[in-house]
Amino acid sequence: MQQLDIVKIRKDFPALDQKVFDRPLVYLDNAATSQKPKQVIDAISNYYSTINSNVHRGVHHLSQQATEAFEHTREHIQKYINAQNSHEIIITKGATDSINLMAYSFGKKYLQLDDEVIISALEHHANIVPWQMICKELGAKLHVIPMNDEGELLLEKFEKMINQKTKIVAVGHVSNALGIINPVEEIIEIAHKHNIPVMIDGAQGIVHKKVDIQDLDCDFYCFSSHKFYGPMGVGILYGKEKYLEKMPPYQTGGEMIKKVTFKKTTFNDLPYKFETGTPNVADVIGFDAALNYIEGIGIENIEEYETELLQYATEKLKGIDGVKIYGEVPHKAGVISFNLKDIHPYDAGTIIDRFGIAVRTGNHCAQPIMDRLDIPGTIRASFAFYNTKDEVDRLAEALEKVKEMFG
Ligand code: 7TS
Repeated sequence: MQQLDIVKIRKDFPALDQKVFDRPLVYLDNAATSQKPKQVIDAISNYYSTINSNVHRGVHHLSQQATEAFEHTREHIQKYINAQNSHEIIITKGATDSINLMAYSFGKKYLQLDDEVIISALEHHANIVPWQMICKELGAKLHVIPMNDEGELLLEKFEKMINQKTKIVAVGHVSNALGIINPVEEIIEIAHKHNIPVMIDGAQGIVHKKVDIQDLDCDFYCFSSHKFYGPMGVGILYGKEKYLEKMPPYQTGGEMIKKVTFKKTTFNDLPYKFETGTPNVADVIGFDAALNYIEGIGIENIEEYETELLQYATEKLKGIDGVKIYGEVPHKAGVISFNLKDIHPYDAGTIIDRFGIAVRTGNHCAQPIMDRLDIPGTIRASFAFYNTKDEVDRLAEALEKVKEMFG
């Protein structure tokens, strides 16, 4: 593994180089969104300064160039995750959009009255509510793999939940609220033994770990560009062709059609069947630059560095009297979720902010986890490869100050 030159890396991220309340910013809210390297910002700016035009429809030079760059990104994503075909890569607005596409399109094709969908106790609302809605609409049932007090999913219970009526399993790769890496390999193996497809919500997974779709053998995998050092407003849904081919369009209009008359419409081929209207071309191209950047550093190097940083932060925070960490299990990535004595996380977060430190407080769009742990929320520090041990020390100092202020 290669040692990362963090000083050099940080220079690529302009937003990190600023003061907040007169102190150098410590950005520890990477699970909400990561900062962007200047290579990504430049790619967006270059697009608008040079080849801005609509894609897939112009014969003119600019449109062809924009289309080429747009489609190049799709192929780049395909290679990055080692998918078999580029038409299995659907470009969406974000992970939430990808999961809505899944719930509605997969749901309309494969779910009927009394069928069952399985999610887990550790999901973000984005992987709960769309399934809840489609189940309600179709009279299907939503079941939840339970977790133990540490936040580990109970796989023996999972296998017993599966039956003839189970049509899909949709689980998160890494919990955004606790940082726990779910045993997705085992979940996929168990589901496939029963011929049930699996969707992985990889919004917090792909950012910390190498994802090889063919190794993982999941049937669907989704994520957002903006958590992966790319621009906002772009997401990915990977799906196996055998399912995507059979799934109906999610939204309709231009781009996704082959032939339209007032009587009837036939739909375009994959992946365009799922991509309606003008896409977010500039940001898709920006995401290509993000992938280049990540490949330049190496996701394996990122994983190793972040694991070490997370261990350092965990030890540091555990050394502070009154800190309670949630979800402290061996397999974790990127996130420490904790509370400080009985101080409300929101109050603590407001003070931590005054020290120039950005952490997230609250339920992290995962209310069922907070209910299960019987807490109002947590303080969440989430890490990226540009964070440092010094920044962890700054957080620890701020926590001591919060304690002092609350007596
Ligand atoms: N799935 C997971 C696991 C997530 O963490 C998030 C966003 C989403 C889906 C939705 O992604 P989006 O890009 O469509 O919004 N998580 C968070 C978070 O932890 N704090 O802010 C957003």
